[in-house]
Order: sequence, then structure tokens, then C-alpha cells
Amino acid sequence: VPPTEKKKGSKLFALKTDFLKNDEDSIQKGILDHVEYTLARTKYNFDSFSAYQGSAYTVRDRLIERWNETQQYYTEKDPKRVYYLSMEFLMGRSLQNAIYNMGLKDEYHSALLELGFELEDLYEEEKDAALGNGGLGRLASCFMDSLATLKYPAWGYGLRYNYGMFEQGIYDGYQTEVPDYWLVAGNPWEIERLDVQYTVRFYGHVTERKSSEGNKFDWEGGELVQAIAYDAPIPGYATTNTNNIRLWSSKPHKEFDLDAFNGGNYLSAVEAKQRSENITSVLYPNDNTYSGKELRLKQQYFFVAATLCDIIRRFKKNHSNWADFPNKVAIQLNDTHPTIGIVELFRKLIDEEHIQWDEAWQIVTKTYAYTNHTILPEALEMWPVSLIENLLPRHMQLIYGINHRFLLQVTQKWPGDIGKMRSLSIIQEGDEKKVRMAHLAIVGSHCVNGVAAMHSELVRNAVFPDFAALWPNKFQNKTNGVTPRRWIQQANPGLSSILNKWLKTDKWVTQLECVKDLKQHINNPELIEEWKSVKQFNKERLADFIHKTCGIQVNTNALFDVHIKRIHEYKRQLLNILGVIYRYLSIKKMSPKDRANVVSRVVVFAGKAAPGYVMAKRHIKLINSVAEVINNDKEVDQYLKVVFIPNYNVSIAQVIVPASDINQQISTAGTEASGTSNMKFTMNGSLIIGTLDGANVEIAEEVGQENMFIFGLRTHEIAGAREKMRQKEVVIDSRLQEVFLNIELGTFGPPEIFKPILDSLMYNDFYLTMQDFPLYLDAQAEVDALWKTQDAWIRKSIINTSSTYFFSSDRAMKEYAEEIWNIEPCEVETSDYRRY
Ligand code: Z16
Repeated sequence: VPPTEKKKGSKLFALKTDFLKNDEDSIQKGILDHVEYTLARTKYNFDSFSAYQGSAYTVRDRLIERWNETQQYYTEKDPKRVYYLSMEFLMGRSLQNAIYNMGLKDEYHSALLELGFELEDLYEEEKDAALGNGGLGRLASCFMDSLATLKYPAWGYGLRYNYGMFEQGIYDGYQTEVPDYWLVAGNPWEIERLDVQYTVRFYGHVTERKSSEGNKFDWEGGELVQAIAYDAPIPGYATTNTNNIRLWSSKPHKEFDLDAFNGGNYLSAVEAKQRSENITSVLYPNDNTYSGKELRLKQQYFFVAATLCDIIRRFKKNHSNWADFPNKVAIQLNDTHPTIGIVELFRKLIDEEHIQWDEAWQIVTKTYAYTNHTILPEALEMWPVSLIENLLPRHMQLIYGINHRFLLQVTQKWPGDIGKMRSLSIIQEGDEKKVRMAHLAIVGSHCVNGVAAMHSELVRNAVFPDFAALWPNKFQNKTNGVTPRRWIQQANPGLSSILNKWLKTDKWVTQLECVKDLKQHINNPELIEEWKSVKQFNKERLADFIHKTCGIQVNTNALFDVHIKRIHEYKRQLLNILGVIYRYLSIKKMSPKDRANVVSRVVVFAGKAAPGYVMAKRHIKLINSVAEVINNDKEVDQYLKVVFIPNYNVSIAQVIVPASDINQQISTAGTEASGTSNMKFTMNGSLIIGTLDGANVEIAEEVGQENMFIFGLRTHEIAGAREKMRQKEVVIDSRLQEVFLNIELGTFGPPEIFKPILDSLMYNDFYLTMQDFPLYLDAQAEVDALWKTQDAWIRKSIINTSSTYFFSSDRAMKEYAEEIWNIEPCEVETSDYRRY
């Protein structure tokens, strides 16, 4: 008798509809129960952190119910699923998100109020989950929110790092890095799955065996490591559908070397086993740069090996025919980081499932798709052949075989063209042979996409033109998006109320196209007043935060000019701070009468530099040194303040973004693949000052260039401008010369500190900061001019918000689902009383 049959009519079966209640009293009881039985504290007296934990556990209980229901439903319906493989998920906080998405805000609010707690205060007790660097990791989290909300059967897969993104401190203006051992505070959002474990092999050797159906290859020996699953439920908005992010943690494998243990080396043998845990210890803190460390390659393989075991186990529950695999499974590679997964699936098909080469390769390429997130050459992953050969000997053999067959295709297309073979090959020849992971990803996928229209053009035409000639239909664009749930509804309650009121509905939360109706009211003075007061409220909230974290008092009537993102030369925080210095020097020189016309500004910077990125760290020091001088100069006090907010993360972004008047998106044209903060700012009515780079181009199309401050060299002008720079034909703007002179004279501290920065501009201004400088100042002058006509400014701000439909990650996920994955929504039909 099947177990379900046995239970029918029994008590257990009847319990199937017995879900937790979501009224205020049930929630309150749940919180108190968790305080007492989960935290083992007295429910008559507990602090805010316990209240947060108790609340989080009651939310978790409800998420688990929905999760179970969803997964059971998917298993029953067996739709095609997508697996989003990402080495990074930058989730931020979860409590507010889960409560809002489940529609339980009011219930939680009043349940907690009676216990003496303000729900909004408890949000602040939660530590950010920062298992990502920046844009790429946050994108993965926005995508997961949209997939659940749109009811797509999707799974995220990643790694459970013990140390997330480091915590940044600022001492004497310099960045310090403190390890982020985030799990010490406990993590109510994860479910440990000790029943889901797989073994992953490293090193070892390959032996060839003669067999009747051709030779077989066995990968044996080496080291075994155990992968343990930890699940994070992802609730969709206003739906029972609750998807999953499964993160792997490495643990020692139970098998041990008897000889080592018996040879009197017990302690060192234990120590050796313990080293397995290193694999998922730490997130590599590089955004947009490749670091060729063996441990990183181990992370990548560990990740995909465990993930594929899990995907295949799930597939085999319902299927025995491997030809069905691509009809049931789509795997998306978030950048090249999980690319070795292409070879791993292939290896399993050939060595373990005994499928023939061509058929196996068909299955692989139909399953995988690859997203490219950068064209910066320093970010392209190229693992030395020797490293892969040692760590993954069978995979290296297969890569050679894959490359061999691929190059036959190249010769067919371009007979006798050795140059094409060399440039397209998966293996880069040279002193040290390397595997070009991007080439492997392109060859092993049926679809390759860039993340903004311009970026996808560059991927196709500038970076991989020969691949595009070979496979013109493989290349697509999928412009990034961000979730309006976190970035409008949760981050900006004031704006949400305005939208609800003026659109007469809250449908915009899941159908962002509604916001365009706001344009009808653009001249309504009532709306303009409400808009102003919401912005003012958000600026005061940020001012409080700045006061608390930096001890600086800022004027909330000033224009808030914000530049927050990873510190990178191509993002040009340097251009911004040089502009700030110029502004400072100008104010200093003004007569009191002229000063009366100065637009007061608060310039906000935030962002982390990779610990090994010496130049980026120097930029932080320059920003802080300039801030120090300006903020202590009484003469400019009311006109200019410069703030570097330390330890930038998702929850800090949720405070900064809604408070900004303008935001800086000023990367050298052609370098920022997309950018996603530009979208968050635009949704929140902040005007972009920026270059025509990445998604700024498409934002300009939607919002209208007249509602932004676009400046600078265009992508097609960059090569020429670099040549001009190399030929030393660039005339340095006199205002920039004045800025340099002041730095050199020590206005901002010992000039030798900043010499490497100025030298980098003088000898090789690769990111063309100097050529864009005058254009940037012109754009900043336009900002000042517009600020003086506040109503015109507000109207532009409203237009920005109302033009952001396209940048919702819901739109992005629909496009991926329909044009790459070929999956459909699978809405969970719930039997219970819940409102959705
Ligand atoms: C990353 O955050 C990005 C690209 C990359 O290769 C590696 C990392 Cl860690 C960023 C891009 O720089 C940014 O333009 C883009 O918006 C983001 O990925 C998401 O696509």
C-alpha cells in the first residue's frame, strides 16, 4: 500500500488542511511560544532581539508550510523547472520581505505592539545576509523574488559561505576589512537538510577500462568532501508559491584513511579532514575581477557537483529517459562562475549514465544557458590547464574532447583559418595553457545573453564576434531588472502610499506598468506637495542614519547627491570626488553675494573596495580626506558636505536610495554591463547624472533624456579618445589643473598619499576621467540650475518613477522564462483559508 493510501481517512491525512492561522492572536501566541520553546527564554521579559527572533521563527513556520505545499505541488504537476546557478545571492534582510510578501504586515504590527514592540524597529535587529559582492549577487536575489511572485517553478542554487562580504570600517580615511561571521547571530531563515547530502570528489586519477561498448573511464581516488543542503524559502508576493534557494555547505566526508589514523597521526589526520570545511568558508570579495586561486575553483566545482546530483535525483524521481532531461530542466549560469557544471553534467552522462558522446552533448547544450555580466578583460576567468588537470583530471580530458569537436566545426566554417581556430579555441595556448571559461560557456550553452541592450551588442560584436558569426541565433539580450517589492514597497513606504492613492490601487506592486498612469497627475499641485514631503521624510531618515553612523550633521534641504556602488576605477568615483574638489574651491573663491546662489549639496559616497585592489582603496582615502577638509571648513558649512557611509550593504541601500535627489551612474561608456542601482534610483524618483552606458541608455529611452543629466563620451568615441590620450594630445581642463594643484599642494593632506592616483591619470588615464571632466562639470551645472526651480524638478522626479515599468525584474524574468528557458507558471492551488 502506498503511504498516502494508508493515511487516507486517518488523522494524518485530515491534518493536511490544518495550517497555522494568520490572525493577530495566533501570530502573537506563536511569537511567545518561540521565545519560550525555541529560544528557551522567559516570555514575560525579553528584549528586541528576542522579539525579532521569535517573530522570525513564526514567519519561518509559515514559510515552511507554503514551501512544502509548493514543492509537493510541483512534484505532482512535474512542470519544467529552471535552476538558477549563482555563486552569489546578496539577500539582505528577510523579515520585512517575508511579512510583506505574505501580506501579514498589519497582523504582525498589532501582535507585536501589544507585546511592547514596534515591528519597524525589529527589522533593524536583523543582520544582512551578504553572500554576494554587488550587482551580480543582488540581481540573483531580485530574480528569485520575481520568479516566486510570477509562480515559476524555479530553484536557486548557491554556496553557504560562513563568512559573507567583509564588513568595512574606515580608520584614518582608509578601508579596513573585518570578517563577516554572519551565522553567529543564528539564522532563522535557513532550514538545515541533513537528509540531503552528496559526496564530491577532488584530485585523484583517471583509469581507462576496455569494454565491449568502447572504453570506459573511471575517476578514482583523491579526496572526498561532503555537501550538506541548507534551504532558504523564497515567498512570492501575494501567492502561496514559495520557491527555494538551496545553499551547499562543505563538511568532512565520513570515509577516512585508516593508515593515517592508525599510524599515530590521529590529530593530524583529523586536521586534514577538517580542511574540507574550508571550501565554503569565505566569499571571494572581488567584484568584476578574476582571482585565479585554487580554492575558488574548488568552490566552483563543489557547488556544481552537489547541485547536479540534486537536480538529477529530482529528475529521476519521475523520468527514466534522458532525452527528456532538457524538456524538464533548464540551467542558467550566472556568469562563468559555475561553468565547470557544463563539463560535470557531460561527465555524468558519459561516465555514469553511459550515453554516447553526441547524444550527451546535445542534452548538455539544450539544458544550459549562460549570462555574461562583464566585458572587462580582468574579470574573464581563465583557469590554468595544469590546475584543472590536477584538481579535476577527468574534466580536463573531456574539455579537450569538447574543444576538439568544436574546432572541427570552426574549420568547417573557416577552412584553413588557423587564426580563427586560435582565437575561438576553448584552450588559450601560450607559456601557460589556460581554459577560457567564457568560451566553454558559449560552446556548452544554447543561449548566451548580455544584461542590457548596449552590453549585449558589445558581447556579440566586440567581444565574441566570431562566435556570433558561427551561431548568430545563440546571442540574446535580457536587460536586468530589480524587484519593486523590496525597492519601492519596502524601502519607500511614503512613495508606496502615494502610488496607492493616485493610482487608486496597489496593483503596481506586481504590475509595475500601472505606474505610468501617474503621469496624468504630473501638474497636480497636491501630488507635487505630497511628493516633496515624502522625499523630505526620506532625507530626514537618511540624515539621522548619517548622524548615527558618521557623526555628521547634514542639511536636509540640501540636494542629496548620491554615488553608491563597489569602488572600481571604471565606475569613476574619482571623477565625482575631483568634481567635488572643484566645487569646494569655487565656493571658497566666491564673494558672499555669489555664495547666496550656491545650491547646497550633500554628496554621499558608499561602497567597498576589494581588499587587494590598491588603487580603489586609495580612492576611498582621497574621498575621506576631501570630506575631512570640507566638513571642517566653516566657510562652506551650509553649502557642501561630503559623507562616506561605511560598510555599504543592501539594508543601507534601502535607506539611501529613497532619499537621493540625484544619483551618479558615471562609468566610462562601454564598461558598466548594465548597472542595477540606476533602476532602483529611477523607481524612487531620483534623477540620474550619468553617461550613456549600460542600462542608462534604456533608462534614457523610457524616461527621456530631458529628465536626466546625460553627459560624456559615447561608447563609439572611446577608442579614439584612448588613442588621443596615448598620443598625449589631451589638453587638461584648467579647472582640473587647479584641482590637481590643490591636491599636490597638500590641501587634502600629505600629497604623496595621492600621487599614485594623479600619476595613474597622467600616465594612463584608461577610464578617460580627464576627458570627461569638463563635460561632467557642465552636467553638474545643469543639475544646480534645475534644482532652483523646485516644481520643475519634482515633475521630472515623478516622470522618472512613472517610467520604470521596464526595469522591474518581473519583466526580466518573464523574458527569460519565455525566450530562454521555455517554462511556464505553475500556480499552487491551495486548499486552505489563506487569503491567496
Ligand atoms: C558583478 O557584480 C557584475 C559583473 C561581473 O562580471 C561580476 C560581478 Cl561580481 C555586475 C556588473 O558589473 C553590473 O554592470 C551588472 O549590472 C550586474 O553585474 C548584474 O548584471
